[in-house]
Amino acid sequence: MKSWRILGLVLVAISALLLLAAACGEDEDEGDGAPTATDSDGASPAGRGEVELDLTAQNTSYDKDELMAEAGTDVKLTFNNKDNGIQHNFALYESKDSDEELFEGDIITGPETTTYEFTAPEEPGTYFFHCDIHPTAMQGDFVVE
Ligand SMILES: [Cu+2]
Repeated sequence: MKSWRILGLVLVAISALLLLAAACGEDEDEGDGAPTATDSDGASPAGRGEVELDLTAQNTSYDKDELMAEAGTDVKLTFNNKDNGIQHNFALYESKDSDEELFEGDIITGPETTTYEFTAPEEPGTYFFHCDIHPTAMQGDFVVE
C-alpha cells in the first residue's frame, strides 16, 4: 500500500517535470522564431519568392543565351517553341560538361508553348542550360545569384 503511494507521487512528479520542460521548450521556440521570420524573409524557405522567365526557340536557336534567378526561388519558365514540326526543350545542368541534370523540361514540338516549373539551385553560381535535342546549337548560362 505504502510503496504504491510513493510510486504514484513519483509519477506525478515526473509528469509535472515533463510538462514544465515542454512549456519551456515552446517558449524558447517562440522567442527564437519570431525575430528570425521578420528579420530575414529571404533566408527562410517559406519566404522564397517566385520568378517568371521566358525563353523562345526559333530556327533551332534560343532567343537568350543567359537566364537569371535568385538562389532557391521557384522558377516559372514560359517556353515558346516557334519551330514548326521541330522538337525542343529546356534542360538545366550543373555545368556545360556535367551530365548531372538538375531539371529536364518536357520536349515539345512547335508551334507550342509550355510552362516549366522548377526550383533554382541553392548555391549561387553559373549553371548551364541547353536543348536536349540540339545540345550544341541551343545553349546558355543559367546564372544563380
Ligand atoms: Cu532543340
